[in-house]
Amino acid sequence: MSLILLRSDKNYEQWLNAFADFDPDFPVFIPETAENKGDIIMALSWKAPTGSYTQYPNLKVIGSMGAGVDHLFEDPELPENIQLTRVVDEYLATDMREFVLAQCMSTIKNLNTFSRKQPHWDRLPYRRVADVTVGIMGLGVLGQAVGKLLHQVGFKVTGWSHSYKDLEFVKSYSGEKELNKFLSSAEILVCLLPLTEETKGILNKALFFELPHGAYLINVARGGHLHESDLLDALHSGKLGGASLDVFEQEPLPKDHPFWREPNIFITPHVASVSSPASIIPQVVENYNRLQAGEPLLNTVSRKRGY
Ligand code: NDP
Ligand code: OXD
Repeated sequence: MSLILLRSDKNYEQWLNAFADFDPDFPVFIPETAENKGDIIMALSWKAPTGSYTQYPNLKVIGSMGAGVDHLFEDPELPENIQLTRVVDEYLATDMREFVLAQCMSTIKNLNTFSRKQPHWDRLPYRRVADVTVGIMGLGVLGQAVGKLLHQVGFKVTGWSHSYKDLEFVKSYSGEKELNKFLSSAEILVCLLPLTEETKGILNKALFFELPHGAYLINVARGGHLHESDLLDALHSGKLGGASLDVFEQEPLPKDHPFWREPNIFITPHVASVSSPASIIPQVVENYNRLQAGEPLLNTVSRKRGY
């Protein structure tokens, strides 16, 4: 029995090294070294080439190498009867909350704008954390981690999710019916939703219309959430004051993409929070052992919900 790593970019070395450091005897392969495909019972994958999973007749579990699982559902040949898991990791959460805090501070203190305007000596009005409401779309593992830190720092924090959350650090809104109420106070809107059929394109003109005038968007979820031309229109009309974008429909963002030329869009290359193999491998191995023992797995994904 063994585990296979699957990635389109074939960036396997750091994963193989981390498995070897964790347990030199752990049976891990990559497509080029997996001679007996029938032995593979689990895959650990990040954007695997389409059709990869069907190559392994005894595959029982596919684990995402990250928190997001949208890449798994993109494969039209994803086998029906296979259990899906994802990463829930302390470092992924702390890195994300620090990144979003940095973006929030940067926008209310105009730091990105000052560096873009160098060498001009122009003062700009700034805001204090206590006067700013940050609305977080998606109050899951990462959304809650972000919300808690922003609350500790002094921001007013609201959040929106499928189900109501009883949390002391965030005012919770839930479901379609409460979306507009949630949006009406979000001066900074953070997207931390999973990309699903329901959330695709959710950051669009109609949603921007409901935000306070001049609101700021932080998208650290997926490029597929954002309607790109609606964002450009909202920035040009002043409806939105700016946006920090870490994720894009096409990554790397093509050199000729209009976002690069937009003065109030601040781009980072999908680095808000990056999975560390050393940190993630223990939970993968735990799931591999549970699979063999017939025990319930950790961090499972609902196919029905898509996350
Ligand atoms: P979780 O699954 O823990 O949380 C998802 C949240 O979104 C839940 O609160 C869920 O509601 C809510 N949600 C899902 N669908 C809807 C909907 N249709 N309407 C309202 N709320 C909805 O995910 P994580 O917090 O772990 O991760 C979120 C995303 O962050 C990932 O899917 C990934 O795309 C992205 N990510 C980006 C990274 C980066 O570097 N830029 C790094 C890591 C992740 P409920 O709680 O009610 O189920
Ligand atoms: C993830 C990511 O989903 O890095 O973990 O985007």
